Amino acid sequence: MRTAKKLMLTPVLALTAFGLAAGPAAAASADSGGSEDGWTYQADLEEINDSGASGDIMITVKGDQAMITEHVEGLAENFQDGPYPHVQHIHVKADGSAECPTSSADENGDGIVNTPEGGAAYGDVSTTLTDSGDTSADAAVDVDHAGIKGGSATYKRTIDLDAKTKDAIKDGRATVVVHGLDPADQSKDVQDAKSPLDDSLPQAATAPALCGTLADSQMGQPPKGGPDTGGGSTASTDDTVMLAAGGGVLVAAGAAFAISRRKKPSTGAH
Ligand SMILES: [Cu+2]
Repeated sequence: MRTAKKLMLTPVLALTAFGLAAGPAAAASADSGGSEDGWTYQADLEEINDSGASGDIMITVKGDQAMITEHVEGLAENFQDGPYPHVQHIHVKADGSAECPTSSADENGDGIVNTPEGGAAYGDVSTTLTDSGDTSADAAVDVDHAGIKGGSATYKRTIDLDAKTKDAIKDGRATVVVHGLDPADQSKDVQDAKSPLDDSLPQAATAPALCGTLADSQMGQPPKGGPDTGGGSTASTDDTVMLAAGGGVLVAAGAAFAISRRKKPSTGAH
């Protein structure tokens, strides 16, 4: 066993000594290891515009699906005699890291950061976390299907995730924003203003109330093995992980070794 391993490692290490593709190979190995089992991302949702609200969200991405569990509290409770419809989105930035805006983003000086003003920090709406139906950006101000209704709620939904949103989540360019302030808490100017997103809605209805940047919750932990992996492939994966821990250069060697282990039974070792 040990001899076979050494034989496999030697030529690969020889190649890496010439500086051939050790970096890309390491990146590819780490990425595919996680995406097969699903990656979990989470965000603490913190108040914007002195909303007084708080919350958290967990998103597990598996293939093209996202399992979402979110809890919020302290948001505006009522609006026009009904539970307040809080629209919420995954915003994505084209480049740079996801951020939540500070009060300095209030460009027009009306006392609140409205949704477009926050855009420099969190980017544009990419996915709408509705209660049912359409989850695209087209549903961004669909208050009838707002994901959160009332001041405190738990939101659970599994949705199809488009490639743009998925890539942004993995790259750290995605932010969850929950909208809707209590008009009673706002200045007269803000109370009277129309939403810059939809002039049939008041400004307060679409201004951000909670914001959190999505981050990989497994950061620094080894990837979890799937429950149904066969004995052979589990052993290979473990070897790869152990070698990877030894140093980036060895990841390529580990991958090559894993391939050789998988091939062994079919080549017939007798
Ligand atoms: Cu939004």
